[in-house]
Amino acid sequence: MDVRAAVAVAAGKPLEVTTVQLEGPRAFEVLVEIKATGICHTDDFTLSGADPEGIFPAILGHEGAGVVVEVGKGVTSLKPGDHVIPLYTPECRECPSCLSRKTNLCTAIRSTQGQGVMPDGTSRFSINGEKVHHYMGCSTFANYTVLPEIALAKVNPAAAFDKICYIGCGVTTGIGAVINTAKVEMGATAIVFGLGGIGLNVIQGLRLAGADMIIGVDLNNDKKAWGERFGMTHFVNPLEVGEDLVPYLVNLTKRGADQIGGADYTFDCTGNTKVMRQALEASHRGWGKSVVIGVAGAGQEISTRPFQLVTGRTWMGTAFGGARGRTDVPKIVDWYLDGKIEIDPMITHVMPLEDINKGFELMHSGKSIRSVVVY
Ligand code: NAD
Ligand code: 022
Ligand code: ZN
Repeated sequence: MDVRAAVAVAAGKPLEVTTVQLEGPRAFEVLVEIKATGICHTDDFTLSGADPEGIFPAILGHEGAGVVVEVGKGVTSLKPGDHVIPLYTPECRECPSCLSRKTNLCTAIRSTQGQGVMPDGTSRFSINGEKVHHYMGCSTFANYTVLPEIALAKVNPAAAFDKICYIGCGVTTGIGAVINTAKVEMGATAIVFGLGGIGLNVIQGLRLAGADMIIGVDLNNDKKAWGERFGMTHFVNPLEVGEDLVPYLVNLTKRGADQIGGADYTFDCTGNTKVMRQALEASHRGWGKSVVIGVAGAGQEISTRPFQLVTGRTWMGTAFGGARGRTDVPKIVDWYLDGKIEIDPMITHVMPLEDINKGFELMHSGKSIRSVVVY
């Protein structure tokens, strides 16, 4: 069938909106009509050419929501008409990782997903017979796409596609990092570095978990009002601190009889390796946990003095907020419908597919929290 897609033709070039051919679903695959998709940093990282694993031509996009149109042989968990969110971290419930209960990093289709093809090694997308690659197993920058059954979460059909698409990456990553990865408890103190589309969701996750002190750190003063909107209690701009940031934050988090200071939990939502170090060192001696969420550029390294770890801090990381997609994503959609979490105000821009490159420009300029394409 013919579908409308934004094709990444080559590194560094704008996406080209054009007609692409899509084959129907094979065994254990599902054809989905994508109704909305968010634009996220990883799409830009790959399109820019900075991603050494980027493959072209490809149909990018990994933050979508849509409706099942057709299921291939052997598919049992989904039927036409079901509302779904694609999962760049699938959940097969059978591989050693899924069975371990210790990680959400399912390995069932990992290698083919990284190669931009379906689990059988072929692509469903083409232009005039020339192969076009899938991306992160999702390819949501097309109005129809094919995914493996294990990479789709079935969600409540009452939820609007142009809002819940954001649950496909940013919302789940931020809230999941708090609940699944850090396991924040009531009354905790926390510092969030970087108040963008991920950091704001960490903040609302902290509010949900009952954290007492939620400090937001950003170079951009416009983010103060944004953070406060979702539960931030203190704002720090490192450019205005007038001393080293880490001792300033450690001092700010001294409470009661505790004169050591440092936050119980800290989160890097910038992808900057220097910030990752600051986040670790601003966590509390003896028990502080620091979660790396930001994805740094290829080849980058993090460093600190081993003393920071020997004295009881834990450095950890998270992919997709540690969420098991088919199990956890439907719950987050229900939280949204129940008003437990907010999404609408973070979607600052909506555009048709024809204007998708404008969404990338808005992300570069820092003017958007999230841009969403509606088909
Ligand atoms: P964003 O651009 O919307 O937000 C980043 C924020 O960090 C901005 O507000 C910026 O002003 C601020 N910032 C930049 N440098 C800073 C510094 N030195 N100190 C303090 N603040 C600083 O980006 P986003 O959409 O929120 O994504 C954040 C990161 O999370 C990206 O690296 C993205 O790739 C990553 N991410 C990771 C996962 C995962 O599963 N681990 C999932 C989604 C996104
Ligand atoms: C999503 N991300 C950043 C912005 N939006 C993002 C990028 C990468 C990962 C998670 C979120 C990630 C962390 C760890 C891995 N990935 C490796 C997982 C594994 O090896 O099992 C990751 C993922 C998918 C892909 C590449 C890297 C891909 O499909 N190409 C989850
Ligand atoms: Zn993303």
